Amino acid sequence: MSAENRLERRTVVAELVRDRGDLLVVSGLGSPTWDLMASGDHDLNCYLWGAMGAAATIGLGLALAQRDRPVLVITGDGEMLMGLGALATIGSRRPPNLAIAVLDNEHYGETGMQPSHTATGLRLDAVARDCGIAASEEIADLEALATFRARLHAKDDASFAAIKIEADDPPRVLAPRDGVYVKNRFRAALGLDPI
Ligand SMILES: Cc1ncc(C[n+]2csc(CCOP(=O)(O)OP(=O)(O)O)c2C)c(N)n1
Repeated sequence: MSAENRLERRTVVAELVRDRGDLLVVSGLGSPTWDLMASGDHDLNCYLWGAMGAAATIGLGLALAQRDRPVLVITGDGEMLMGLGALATIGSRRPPNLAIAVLDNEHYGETGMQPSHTATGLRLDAVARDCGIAASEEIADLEALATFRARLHAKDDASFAAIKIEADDPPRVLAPRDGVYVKNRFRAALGLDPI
């Protein structure tokens, strides 16, 4: 795919969380967390500032614990590549309310734009499908993105999307950094006591 045709990351994330209803969102460290914050802070956003490789597993746990709510993980290709084993477990459990959206810019953006494995042909949507996530696709246009968003709210099956985006670096919009605060705000919004 040519680089000129790629989607813009902030547009993608704003579309994914538009009219979000009871959606729970986990964002992977770095750029995806800045993107989510740029689309508007929310009590049901779980921002990660670290734990590289763990975003999808946190989403899996949430989806299994909160089965009536849609759960969306928004993360980077580098972050997903560090925790590929999560896809095997998600594929075997297949929680119908879980969707994984990888913002695939084919680079490790935050650390200086080193090319990632997807730059040399690795297809994360194929990996996810082979792991058992049948509803897995590569997305390169807003129409397909809207369909993915609708599917996640329908909660019919676990889904995965590798969303091909530009390798740009928009200004950082920093999310709350206190993990205990973010966790307990999230829990309170679910009617759960702080821990
Ligand atoms: C265990 C660990 N290794 C490396 C890092 C450094 N690090 C932070 S963000 C990042 C790159 C993330 O790339 P990607 O997920 O593709 O996001 P992008 O910024 O490209 O959208 C790296 C390598 C880290 N924080 N933790």
